[in-house]
Amino acid sequence: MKKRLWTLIMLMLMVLGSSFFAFKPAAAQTGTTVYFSPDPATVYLNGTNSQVVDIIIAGAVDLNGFDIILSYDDSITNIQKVALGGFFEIGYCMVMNNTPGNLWYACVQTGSEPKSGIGTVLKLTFTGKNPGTTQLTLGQARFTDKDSQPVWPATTDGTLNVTYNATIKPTTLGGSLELQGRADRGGVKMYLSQGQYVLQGPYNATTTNVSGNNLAFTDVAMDVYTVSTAQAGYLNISPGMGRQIALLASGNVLPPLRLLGGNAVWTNDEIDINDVALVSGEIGKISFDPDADINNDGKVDIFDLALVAGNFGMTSAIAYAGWLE
Ligand SMILES: [Ca+2]
Ligand SMILES: [Ca+2]
Repeated sequence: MKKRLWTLIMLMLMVLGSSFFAFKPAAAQTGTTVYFSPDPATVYLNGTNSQVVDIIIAGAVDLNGFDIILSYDDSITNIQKVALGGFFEIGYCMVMNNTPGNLWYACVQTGSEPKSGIGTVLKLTFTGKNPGTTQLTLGQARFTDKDSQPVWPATTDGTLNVTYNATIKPTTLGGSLELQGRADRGGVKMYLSQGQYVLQGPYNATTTNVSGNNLAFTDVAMDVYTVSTAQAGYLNISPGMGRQIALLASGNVLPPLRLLGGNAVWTNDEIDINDVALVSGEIGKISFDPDADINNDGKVDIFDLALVAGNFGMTSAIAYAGWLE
């Protein structure tokens, strides 16, 4: 019992960064090493976005506990989960800190046989945030042996790559899109931005005049896209609205969308007095601004103005609230 208490006290001192050890050089264990496996490790943003990396100790001789500090670039990755490896039979952890960019774990066996040889100390599950490479830096890898003496193995820092899988699997996206005030459902374009992770695209597709799903993107990369429309005379989904869809291997369908008409000056996402002015100014003209012919029937008349008046004051943000949000 006494020995166990002593071990805990010694570990506490180690954790507190005590200078007690300063006069006592490491009981060097020749050939004891600490390293990462796999190294380098890779996280695929467009895959599972997850990779387990083990902290391994090899050539250990009669060890009872560890005090490890690890740092990495938290703009690239994060440690989603920390689990104890199987090397030690850990009874107690004095420190379990997992904050973005830093990990600090200090744990000790209580009443178990000291451990020798090779094994996993910690299992870290990394998840990707942005493409890039970060070093996994062992700022500290101290261990305690059976006599409660500190041991500093030789350490090797690791490397973690966050990237996308180059073997891009193509997928499809369907949808139903129509325009208020028009019976013909064809000829409306929808756009997908360049993919967020695999950087394929941008893509566009045009609706056909069939009932049900009338829009089909084929052969697009599995990724996250910003969806938009650019239809003259209508309130559009603009790229700035940030409406995104993540495409899976199959079964991707957009929520049905019906664009509201009357946005004659359609460079903004609002139906206001300028739209009324444009349409009313073109009514009855033989030669007119095509943007005023909201319903695209070849003339500007009361039906076009009715669409403007009916949606007066409407904005895209209001009209499409909840669509892909
Ligand atoms: Ca407008
Ligand atoms: Ca018209």
